[in-house]
Amino acid sequence: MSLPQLNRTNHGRPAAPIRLVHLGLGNFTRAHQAWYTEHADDAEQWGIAAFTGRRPTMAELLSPQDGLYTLITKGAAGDSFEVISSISVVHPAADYAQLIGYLASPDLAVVTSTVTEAGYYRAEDGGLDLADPAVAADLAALAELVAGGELTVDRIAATPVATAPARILAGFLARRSAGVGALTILPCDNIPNNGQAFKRVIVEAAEQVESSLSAWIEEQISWATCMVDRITPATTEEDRAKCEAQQGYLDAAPVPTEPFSEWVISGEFPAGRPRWESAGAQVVADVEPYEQRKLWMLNGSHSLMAYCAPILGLETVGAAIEHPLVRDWVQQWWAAAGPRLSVPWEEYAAALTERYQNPNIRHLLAQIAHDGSQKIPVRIAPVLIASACEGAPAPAAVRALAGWLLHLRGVGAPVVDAQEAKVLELAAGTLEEAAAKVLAYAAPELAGDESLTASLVQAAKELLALAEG
Ligand code: CS2
Repeated sequence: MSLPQLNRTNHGRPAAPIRLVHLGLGNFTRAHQAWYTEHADDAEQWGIAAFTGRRPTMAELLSPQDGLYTLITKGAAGDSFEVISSISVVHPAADYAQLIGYLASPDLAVVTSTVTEAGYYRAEDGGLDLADPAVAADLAALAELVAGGELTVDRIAATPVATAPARILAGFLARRSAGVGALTILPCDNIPNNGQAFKRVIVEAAEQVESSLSAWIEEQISWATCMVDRITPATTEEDRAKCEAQQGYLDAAPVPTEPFSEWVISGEFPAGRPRWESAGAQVVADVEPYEQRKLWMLNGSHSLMAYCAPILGLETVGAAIEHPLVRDWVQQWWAAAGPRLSVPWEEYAAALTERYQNPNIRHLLAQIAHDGSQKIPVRIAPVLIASACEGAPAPAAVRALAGWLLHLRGVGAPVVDAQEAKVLELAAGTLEEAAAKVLAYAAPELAGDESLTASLVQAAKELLALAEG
């Protein structure tokens, strides 16, 4: 007998009214923001309309399930299963008119996003990368729309744009046309001060499109910032099979995750928000100390392992942290980064070791290695720069950068990067040339530092010797 499919007829809660929009639906959001929304004590008032990134797969998998999915929390002692109902509807990115419709609605209170670091389309100075062809095409389309006559929600909805900053901006145009205001944008990417980072690219896009729009944004839009944390690997066939065996239904897209979860938020929510704090989120005045600790300690050590551990033939975080040499590298990294934080870090590091050791989480280093061009500058470079400015560049930071350099030269996991052509060019030439270019990219302040370049070459040679040994 075939098993029934997971859907709202027999499982979960009724879909809540849509008051939240999410851009960039992936496993992380389903394990994190959607989980907090599910557990808020006013959850029945807050439904999420989630949009996929470029690939529509998640909408194809979740729509037949009415947006429901199983969260499989994998503790060291075993798994627990929970049906999450907070995503009321899932749209492919191509459902542009729907997106514009939600943004023009007075019911909408918050837009969250996980568009990855690359999705901000930032130039090296943090401003919008106007030279990017996708950005340029979107801004030209929006400028033409504005110049072409009265801006109605229907006209805006009929001119789709692709990049996240432009999609949100088009939503603002629609909101303004509809005479609706107050809205909070709450980005959830691993970027320092993500709210202000997103604001900057969107406001710069607005300036290119219509001169009065920035003033409207300033009055109506709030930008919240947050630190998000929950280790969430990709779904495997085994996860699907577990749902069948343990839950007795078919779930095409369960999400495996760890028990630990943290969400620290700051900002204004003039149109309201779910009571996420009732589900354990922390609402604080200043996110920065938490964010920096998480980015350096967790994400920094992740990137260090992702580039250096595959050289030893290791494939997962769990295997890497059990390897004495890698564990040493990670601890050296923590000892270099931790004392530069303004908050305690030793206990945090000890807890991270346990999280990495979770035997039921199989987190692939190759997945973490993606998009180093966006990650290295915020996870590793700040510690390298600070230590180099004091005259003693932290060897652990140099090693991490050397690992990335080798990764780009074909050692370890395959290169998957939003800036692929650019980063492959950085790594071309002799090892010495590549080291100089990679250093200048990751830490422009240190470009041309010959002694540091030599240390980077030396660290790369030491890693290569391990690969050959
Ligand atoms: C990881 C993060 O893939 C990566 O780059 O470092 O996804 C990490 O697992 C999360 O930030 C944990 O909260």
